[in-house]
Amino acid sequence: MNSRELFHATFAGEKNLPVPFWIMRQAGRYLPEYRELKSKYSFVDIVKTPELSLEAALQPMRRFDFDCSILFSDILVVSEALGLPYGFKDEGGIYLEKRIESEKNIEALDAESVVEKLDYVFKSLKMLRKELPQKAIIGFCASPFTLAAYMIEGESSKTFPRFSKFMKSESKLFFALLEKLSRALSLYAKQQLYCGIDAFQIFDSHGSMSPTEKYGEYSAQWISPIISELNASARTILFANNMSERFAEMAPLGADAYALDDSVKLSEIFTTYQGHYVLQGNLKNTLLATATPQEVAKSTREIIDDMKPYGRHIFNLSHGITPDAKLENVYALCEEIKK
Ligand code: 1CP
Repeated sequence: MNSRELFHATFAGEKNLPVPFWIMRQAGRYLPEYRELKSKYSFVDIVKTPELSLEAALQPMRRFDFDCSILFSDILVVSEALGLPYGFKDEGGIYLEKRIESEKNIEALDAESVVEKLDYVFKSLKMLRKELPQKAIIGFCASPFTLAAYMIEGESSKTFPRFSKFMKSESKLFFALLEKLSRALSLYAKQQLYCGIDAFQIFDSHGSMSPTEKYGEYSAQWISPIISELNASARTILFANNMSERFAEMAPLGADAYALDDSVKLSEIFTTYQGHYVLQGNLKNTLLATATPQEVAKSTREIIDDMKPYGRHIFNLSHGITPDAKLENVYALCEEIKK
């Protein structure tokens, strides 16, 4: 069984198979070959040039032979396509050249134009599909809520003060923006489907800023049309950072898989909220920078064994791999999974 078949068999609920695996941000600065690429081209150039973006996506596959390959792009290409280009701050993090502040700003967003403007993404994805016929290819976008957080805040932030205020005091405009982004992202997702993806991951990195018990209203209901658009032709994975303990609020969305962080034990979630979903996760990402290879192998084994009785597990990290992760630790993780 090749990686792609294994990936789909896992969603079909087959048991006693090897655990498919990949890692979030698997193409990135922890890889010397990525740093080399970045010494020649800017991030935005890599993302906008299909050949370079393909190269970045392939780098971790050559080294670690993961079962899944994720498109090399960013969630912010969609805000750029909507007229709010992004850039990098000298002190780290990102900024947008414009912010959403008014009804007029929201009306000016042309959701229908994103597919045409993001042609470079689809070119890269088609090339990746062709290059790796036996691997599962993962496309992605942000959730409307998370994209709105950046478009209203205008920059990286720990607390998103402008966004939080807007969400409370301009709730009508806020929901109008979510509706627009939901439309744009649905079109974007559908076009990725035409490029031959096996799965589509929705990054709700800031979904935990939704009011308690209101994840459904604030975030999930705007993700729902994106999932419907993919309509069983690709597997859908929801990654909502810091939301694992609010799993009950995410479960009604009906994604095919939920990516969880390391605040929970996967088997506990799986047995508490019974359903037909796959769980993806959840090795603490920072371990790859701080632990020894032996410790990484041990923690990896514990997670695999924990989910073994149930199948329906894709191994991944709690969040993206960090630039200071040690290669020897990633090798130890791969070796343990393939044992
Ligand atoms: O080269 C560099 O140093 C740029 C770092 C980098 C990378 C490697 C950014 C900037 N984006 C990416 C690629 C990326 N981003 C991928 C594809 C690569 C892969 O997974 O192998 C994906 C799926 C993303 C998704 C993404 N971008 C998210 C969601 C995931 C998460 O971490 O929660 C978010 C929030 C972003 C925004 C973003 N992109 C980059 C930065 C610095 C940020 C801002 C983060 C912040 O400060 O809020």
